[in-house]
Amino acid sequence: MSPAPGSRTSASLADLVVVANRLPVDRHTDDDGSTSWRTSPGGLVTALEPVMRSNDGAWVGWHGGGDEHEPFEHEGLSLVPVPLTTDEVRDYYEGFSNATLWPLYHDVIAPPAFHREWWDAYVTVNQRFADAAAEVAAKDAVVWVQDYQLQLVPQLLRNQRPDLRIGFFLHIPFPPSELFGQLPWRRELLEGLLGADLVGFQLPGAAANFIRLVRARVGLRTHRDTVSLPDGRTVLVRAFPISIDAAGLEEIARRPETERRAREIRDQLGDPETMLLGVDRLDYTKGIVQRLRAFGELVVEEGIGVQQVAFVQVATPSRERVEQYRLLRDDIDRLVGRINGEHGHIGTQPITYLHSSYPRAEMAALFRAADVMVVTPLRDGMNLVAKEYVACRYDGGGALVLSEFAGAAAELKQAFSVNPYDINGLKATMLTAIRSDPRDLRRRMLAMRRQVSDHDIAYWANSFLTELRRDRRA
Ligand code: ADQ
Repeated sequence: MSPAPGSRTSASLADLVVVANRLPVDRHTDDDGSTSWRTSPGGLVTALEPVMRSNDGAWVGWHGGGDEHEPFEHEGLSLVPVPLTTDEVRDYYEGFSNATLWPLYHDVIAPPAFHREWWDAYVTVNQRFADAAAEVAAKDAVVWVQDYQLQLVPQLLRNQRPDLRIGFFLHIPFPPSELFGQLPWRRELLEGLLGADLVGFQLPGAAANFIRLVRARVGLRTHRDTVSLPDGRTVLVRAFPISIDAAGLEEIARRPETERRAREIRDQLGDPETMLLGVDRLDYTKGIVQRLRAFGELVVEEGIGVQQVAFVQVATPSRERVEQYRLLRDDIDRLVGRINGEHGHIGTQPITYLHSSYPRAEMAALFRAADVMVVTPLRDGMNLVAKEYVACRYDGGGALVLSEFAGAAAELKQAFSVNPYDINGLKATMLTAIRSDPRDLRRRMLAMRRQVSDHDIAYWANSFLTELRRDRRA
């Protein structure tokens, strides 16, 4: 640990600081009223845990409450809670993050709402995150800011701590200037991001959108993937496609109990010839309606009976206080009800629709059980589900139907590619996947498996951090 600015003792300062909207833990209140913390499993914490441990790392994020909470250790991770009031959750998180930026950055699939009080809350909360990071970072530390909720943090942090190396990674798409230009605070957001030394996106196209916008809207000089600032500093802008803990998930998939559970799932579905699977957060970007509508039409037109084909759709409700999400949930409920009502029999239904959140072992069993994985987002930064399916298919079996609008499509080239807006194309591709020759499926799956195992989550974190730490002054 290094000696230290700020009010903390040097022993609590970190050489690597991750700043994300949420801490990787949830608070639980037990029956006796006492509270405890449980790690919430997530890709980011899996990716960053090893680097955090070897770098005296600290994680700054919201702990889920409005109360001030001292930094604490949990399972060896150093956590720094940032409080949010109820109004801030409404305006900064549900409002500006999820009802302005999320739809705007995802092709305006839903109309973004612009409200000045949401923006004000976004500025206030970003400042609070920047203050917390500035306080916990050791001299010359590396700070890695995550995602669209915190785009102002890089510059706000640099204002206080020019000694830091600051990286930013955006997990969602970054839109072209025609869409980004709608944002009343477009210049402020670009300037916020330019506080970083390295700005990372999922895809090269997103990085190119950012570079073009910086030139057009901030008037800075750019050369290829580099932005030059008037003070001589440069900002590097690159793609770092995120991935999964492929080996860890495969290990779970290979367990005998996972195989047993996969067989049991198929039995419970009535032992269909083909099982199709969709797994998504319940979000309008994921193309769930399009996918189920296409499947519903297939059942009618191709005369596929429930004995032959079963569709399992897992859709975990999310952001339920945002109106668009409530409307979507109603739409899907109605669609599933109609398809099942018209084509189901007693005891068997074409679509099994589940809202639960499952442990990783159950997810692995579902992936093992499914012959066709249907991933059809209308726009998605990456889509980890597609990679998780591939990681579980160590047998070389299974077919992946993948939207061309998911970031993952750039890497998983052997998937059955679809345009999810084209319902006839979606039907035809699902049918092709269902009827494919197992040898063709195997060839495709093995190629995709190589890609995912060579470019796993550790590769992603290491490439980003290596680039961030590189001395570019020479
Ligand atoms: P998300 O939009 O949340 O992530 P995704 O990449 O698919 O989308 O990740 C979802 C994760 O949640 C997967 O690991 C999946 O297995 C898990 N999950 C989904 N439903 C579940 C359930 N019912 N039970 C348990 N686990 C479930 C955002 C961007 C993506 C980007 C990621 C990472 O929108 O484009 O890939 O961040 O950068």
